[in-house]
Amino acid sequence: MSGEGKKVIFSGVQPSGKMTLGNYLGALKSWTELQHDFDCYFSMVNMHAITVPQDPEVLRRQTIELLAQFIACGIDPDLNTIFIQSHVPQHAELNWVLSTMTYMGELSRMTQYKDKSKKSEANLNAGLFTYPVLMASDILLYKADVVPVGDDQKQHMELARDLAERFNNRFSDTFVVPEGYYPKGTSRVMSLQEPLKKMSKSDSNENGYILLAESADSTAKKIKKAVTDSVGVVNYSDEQPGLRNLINIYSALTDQTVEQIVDMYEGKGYGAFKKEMAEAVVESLRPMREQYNYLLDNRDYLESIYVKGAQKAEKRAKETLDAVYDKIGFVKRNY
Ligand code: AQP
Repeated sequence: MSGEGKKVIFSGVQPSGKMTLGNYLGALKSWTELQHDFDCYFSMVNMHAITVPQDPEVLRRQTIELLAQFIACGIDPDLNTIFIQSHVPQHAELNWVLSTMTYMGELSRMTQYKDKSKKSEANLNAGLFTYPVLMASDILLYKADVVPVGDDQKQHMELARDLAERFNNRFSDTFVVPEGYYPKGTSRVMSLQEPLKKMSKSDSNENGYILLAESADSTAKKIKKAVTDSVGVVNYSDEQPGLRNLINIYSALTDQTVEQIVDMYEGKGYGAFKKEMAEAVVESLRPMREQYNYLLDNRDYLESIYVKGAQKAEKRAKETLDAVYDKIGFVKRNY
């Protein structure tokens, strides 16, 4: 529990591109729903982003753009602590301690590592392998009770829980064992081009994802091009994964149930479905896109948010790290 008596949330997004509909429906949408009842720490996790090569100027720009997207999605900077991960050095410090308690076997089982290492064979760096330890550090530093994430992060959440328990058993109670919070229906938004693969902002095929900042025209075109099947009937079934994904997105953005959507398109083809779905997606993303563009012209405001956020985050992170250093036997630094 935090000082205000509220349970604590931590979650982050990598500034490795612009936010996709997957990031929004898998994570950000839950953040906006939870922000009133929890003490929330939300981070632009730039240290995670460099596990794949980034252009330095682009990374810097995308970090600020991501902050603007958080706010445009409805994250209230007065209610939440929003900060840049590298501004709080305790993340890297706890990462080291926890990496000495993580087994190689645990990390080599991680499916995200297996997927990403295939894409980055030329740059197979140790950071990509130890990414889940840094993620555990992010969460445990704030003693987060709850972590709202897409279900692609389930394995990483399990590791964070195991590391918290392992440390507590070895050195006495220190960390809170966090719970993952996964949205129903859209905990994994799939690629529009390869519906068995998750939608990802770094996908080399830009028709696979929809960005929150994307123009209305481009959004509609991508939906039109989305891969479906030859069945030709709007059903919600495992045999029609492309359509199933589109129905999930449609449902999440319009608050209509899957059944209502399937009923609406009984006897109609995919053309009508895609056309109306595209209109609904464009309309629900429009306010976010407009607010995002407005915020990008207000750089001083954005800076004031991440400065205040880092100061508050560091205070809590330092308390946890001091306790960890003490328990593992590091000499206290009194100067
Ligand atoms: N397709 C998705 N469906 C549901 N949730 C998703 N998330 C990401 N993609 C989907 C959730 O978004 C949050 C932030 O993710 P991230 O940016 O930290 O890393 P990621 O999961 O690796 O996201 P991307 O878009 O796939 O980034 P790249 O392409 O750089 O690797 C997390 O809560 C995640 O679950």
